[in-house]
Amino acid sequence: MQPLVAVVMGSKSDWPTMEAAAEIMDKLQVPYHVEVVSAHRTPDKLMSFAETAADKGYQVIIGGAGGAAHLPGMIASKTRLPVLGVPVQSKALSGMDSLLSIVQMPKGVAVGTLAIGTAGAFNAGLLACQMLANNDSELAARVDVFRTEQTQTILDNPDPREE
Ligand code: RP5
Repeated sequence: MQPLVAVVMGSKSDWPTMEAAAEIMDKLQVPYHVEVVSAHRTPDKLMSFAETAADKGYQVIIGGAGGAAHLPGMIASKTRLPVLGVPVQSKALSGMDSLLSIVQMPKGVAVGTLAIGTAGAFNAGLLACQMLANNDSELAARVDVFRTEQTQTILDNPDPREE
């Protein structure tokens, strides 16, 4: 099936975080592509990826990186596809470096920045699904079910002492 979302990350070490994006896209049955593309270690590959992403049929790009996290911004500079940036939690600065690197884009080149870490990766995947759902009524229905079940699970378990 044609992948609609590309999930790229700066290093294999980012995968334990970024797999949360894959988890929700699996659940909502959105086909995606996953690949390591580094802004600093494979810069030519990054440019080529960004320049060809739209022609490959992707509709959304999710970019995760840690530290000097230039990956999402550099991809956004070379494609008109919407780019969602996930700041991976770094060891040295707990992801504040990643967050500020990704969120502080100059006016005119947009990256939608999510939260640091796994929650941000999951929400990037969810947001990609919600964007695609605008033109896919079956996907929209699956997103609605996910949201309803999430709400119901919390309503059904109001006692914080119970599992
Ligand atoms: C970034 O450097 C990656 O996105 C990763 O979060 C960080 C550390 O990479 P490794 O040294 O673990 O490969 O480019």
